[in-house]
This record gives sequence, C-alpha cells and structure tokens, in this order.
Amino acid sequence: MENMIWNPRMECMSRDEIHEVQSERLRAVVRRVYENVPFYRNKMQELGVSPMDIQSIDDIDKLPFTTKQDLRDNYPFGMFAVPLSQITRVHASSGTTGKPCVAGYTSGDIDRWAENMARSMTCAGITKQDVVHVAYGYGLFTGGLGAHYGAERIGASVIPVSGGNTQRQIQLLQDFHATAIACTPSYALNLAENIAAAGIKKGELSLKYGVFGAEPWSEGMRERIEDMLGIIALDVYGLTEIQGPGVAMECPVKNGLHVWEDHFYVETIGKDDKPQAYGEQGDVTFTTLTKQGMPLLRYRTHDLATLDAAPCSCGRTHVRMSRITGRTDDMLIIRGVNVFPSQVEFALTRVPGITPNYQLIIDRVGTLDTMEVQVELAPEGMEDTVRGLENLTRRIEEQLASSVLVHCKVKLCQPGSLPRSEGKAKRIIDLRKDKKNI
Ligand code: DLL
Repeated sequence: MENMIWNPRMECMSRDEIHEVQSERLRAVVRRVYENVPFYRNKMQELGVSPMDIQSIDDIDKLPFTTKQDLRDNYPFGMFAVPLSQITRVHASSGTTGKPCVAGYTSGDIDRWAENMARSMTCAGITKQDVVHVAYGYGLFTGGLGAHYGAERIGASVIPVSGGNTQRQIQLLQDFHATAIACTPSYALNLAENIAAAGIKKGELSLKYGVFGAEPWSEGMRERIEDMLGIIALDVYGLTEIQGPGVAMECPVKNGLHVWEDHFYVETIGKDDKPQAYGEQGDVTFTTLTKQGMPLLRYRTHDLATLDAAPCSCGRTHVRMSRITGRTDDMLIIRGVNVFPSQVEFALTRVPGITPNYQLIIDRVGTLDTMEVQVELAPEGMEDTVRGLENLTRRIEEQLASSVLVHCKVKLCQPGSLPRSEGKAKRIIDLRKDKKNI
C-alpha cells in the first residue's frame, strides 16, 4: 500500500507531542473565547472557571459544553469571536428542526480547512495527478466547497459539478476521465446504479477513489459501491459547526477515521456527561483548537462513535474514530426498543438479493408503534416467483429480528422505485409525528 501523507510532521507526531500542541492551543482558544464571546464568558463565570484554570488539555472537563441549542439561541452571528469584517465566509446546515446552524470563517480558517481536506484526500490516495469530480452540493452546505478547496490545494484538477443532474454527471465522468469522486455515499450508489443501467462497464470509467461522507453508511454499502464502481471508497466526516468535511478521514487501512487532532480535540461523552474511556461509545464532542471565526468548546454533535488511540499501520498517530453508529437524536424507539437506522442498514446488507436502497416507515396503530422496512430488490438477482419473494421476505425479517430486536414488517419494492438521493438520503418517514400521543 502506498503511504502518502500530506503533512507528516503533524500527522505522525508522538502522542506526547500531540498532547503538548493541544494544550498550548487550548490555552489560547479559551482565552480568545473568554475575551470575545459573551456566551462563553458568561458560561465560564457561571461555572467559576477562568482561563487561568486551563493549563493543559487535561483540564478540558472544567470547560462548559456547547449545544446546538446554544447556537440557535445566538443565531445568526452571536458565537463569532471576531468582528464581521474579519469573517470572509459563512456556511450553514439546514437542520431538520428550527433555525439553521451557522458557521463563520476567517481567511485563516478557510486556509486551515483547505489543508485539512488536502490531508484527507491525500489519505485516500489522491494526488496532483488526479481529476477530482466534486458532486457534493455547492452553497451553504460545506461539502462542495470543502472538497473543492482540498483537491485544489493538492493541485489536482477539480471538476466542480455539484449535486444533481445524474445523466450529465455520468457524461462528464466519461468525458473528463475523473479518477476520484467526492459525494454522499447514497448519491454514489445512485450514480453507480445509473452507470450500470446505461450499460457502461466499470472498466470504461477512470475512477479509482471515492471520498464519501455527510451521512451514515455501512460496510455493506461500502462493499456494494466499491464493487459497482471498481474503486476504493473511504469515509470522510465533518460538520458545519466545527469546520465542514475533513474533521476526520479514514485511511486505506479501513480501521477508523483519523481525527485531525492538532485542530480538533475529540471526546466521547457518556450518558453521565463524563468523557468515556477509549473504546466506549459516546456522544462525539469536539473542541476546535485553531478556529478564529467561530471557535467552539466541547460541542456535542449527538453523533455516536468510539475512539481508539492505538497506532495505525498507515503511520498516522491521530486518534481513530469508528464509523458513526447512530445519532443520539436519530434513535427510534419502537415499542420501547432503541433502534438505529444504521442497524437496519447493516442487517439489510447481510441478505443477498436486495440493495441498500431502503426507507423506514414508522407509524402508530392504536398505542402500538410499527416499523415497515421498504427495501428494493437487486436488479441482477431478481426473484420472480411468489414463493421466492416470500422466502426472501422471511429471510430479511429474520435477519432484522436478530440484529434489530424488534419485529418489523418488510415490503419488497421494485428496483428503482424508492426515492433516490442527490445529497443526504432521507431514510426515515415517521408518521407518528402527525398523530396525537394517546
Ligand atoms: O455533512 C459536512 C460534510 C460534508 C461531511 C461532506 C462529509 C462530507 P452538516 O451538513 O453540518 O455537515 O452535517 C453534519 O452529518 O453531525 C453527522 O451526523 C453527519 N455526518 C457527516 N459526515 C458523516 C460520516 C456535513 N462520514 C452531520 N458518517 C454530522 C456519518 C456523517 N455521518
């Protein structure tokens, strides 16, 4: 395996050096927010903490958490630590409830973001020789511009296609010989299906690498995308409030995503609001160590994962975060059982003959919650006898019952019949929201 590292000095430091860099940067960021962001000054005063109390990264748990609600309360620019005249870019995430979450960047922040995305893309194997097709949306969403600046920083040839218009994307992939693609995994699958349907063989495209993120996806989904497109597909993680894509990136070892720890201090927080030990699942919580425009202390993402600081065979020393296994607020409670959509996806990818195109329809009949899993048949393995379909349905139900632990009804759908994603997939339709609680 070729071992390309964008910034070996920072990406391969010893754990002691990381501790030192983080401590120095934490002291500076705490001083900065205390002086410039009334929200943080008030919070710290309430807790009786002053910047002098923060001497090293080990003092992190003296600092307050920041929540999405805090950002909403300070909407739109109340969390900025510099005057607006120094903010050169604003992004926002749409958010399903309430106001969007806004992030402001100074030109230095944009520069560091480009570096972090250059690191991330190099981690995937991308070099200046590559042609990078960016099919994340451009705009307030951070995916498009984040991937764009990173690929440009490497010196690759960037094709800024943005999302949508799938047939045109396929044409461009063929004509411009893109060697790398950046988009959501659900859109990668959508593209792969359309490429197959157009009769284009994977060898006819030049694609080698995929940098996929912005939504949860499973190993099974990865296998399918890699197989259909003939590429290596790696996971990139990030969120608007902290930076956008490139907060963490999987390396080809495929054993977790390296969190760029010289810029982001990561904790996993347990139900008791205390940091968990490595290996214990918790709410992924970030402190930005270098952001100038909108630094955040201990921001609770609600994404669930585990951390591992053991050395990685790629040579990078930064802590690895598991795939996101769910979100604390994405958890469905079906008849009292906690269900994460990622568990359903995992179960579905274990059964041959279907695709990872699925939707969960949650409803309530009387007082009883119901969950219907709608999943598409694979075009290549079409069961066409009634008996065959019944058997397949039963196999899926059994697989779901053993891994999800609730009985769900399964509905098989024709290939191509469920809505396709052009960005983040919408997996859950919860009809209970419109019903009164009885
Ligand atoms: O989705 C930033 C991004 C763009 C990341 C492109 C990767 C690639 P937001 O729209 O603010 O930002 O959404 C952030 O998306 O809290 C996670 O719940 C989810 N998410 C992002 N990356 C992953 C991933 C961008 N690799 C929210 N796996 C986060 C699972 C992810 N979930």
